[in-house]
Amino acid sequence: MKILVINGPNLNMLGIREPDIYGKSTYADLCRFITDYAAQKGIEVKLFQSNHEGALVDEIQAAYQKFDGIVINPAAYTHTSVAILDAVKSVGIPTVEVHISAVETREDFRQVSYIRQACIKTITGLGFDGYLRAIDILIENGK
Ligand code: CA2
Repeated sequence: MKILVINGPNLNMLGIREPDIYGKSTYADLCRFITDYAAQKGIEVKLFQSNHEGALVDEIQAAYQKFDGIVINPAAYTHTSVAILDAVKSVGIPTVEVHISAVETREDFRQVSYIRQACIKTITGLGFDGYLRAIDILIENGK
């Protein structure tokens, strides 16, 4: 099984500021956390991060017929991007939306998620563990 893990804008800055919301660990720590888990589960993962909406769309499109699942934290684009929603719909790959923070307890503008309607599940507020739960859901879904 091959899973693509996509992280959106500013997640490369994890651990640098706002540790109260996003924790103290860095993006490199997150990558290691996910790759270690994938190895343990015997699945293949590709990690991708970009600050650019078009690059995220390109990566989703490139996954067409190549990946069995997508885990995506679109970060701020969650709340704005019809393009990323359409990309996920266009490839038809089972996708899980992840947020490190509990977005539902935060500002009003974070209550909208465009991508949610194209996802089989949304996980919020579990920190980095949310990515592992998303992988579990995709493995279960692929059985
Ligand atoms: O909780 C999440 O995972 C979010 O997707 C993170 C996004 C935010 O816009 C979403 O509403 C919820 C922000 C990622 C920015 O990460 C930072 C990392 C270090 C310092 C500041 C922000």
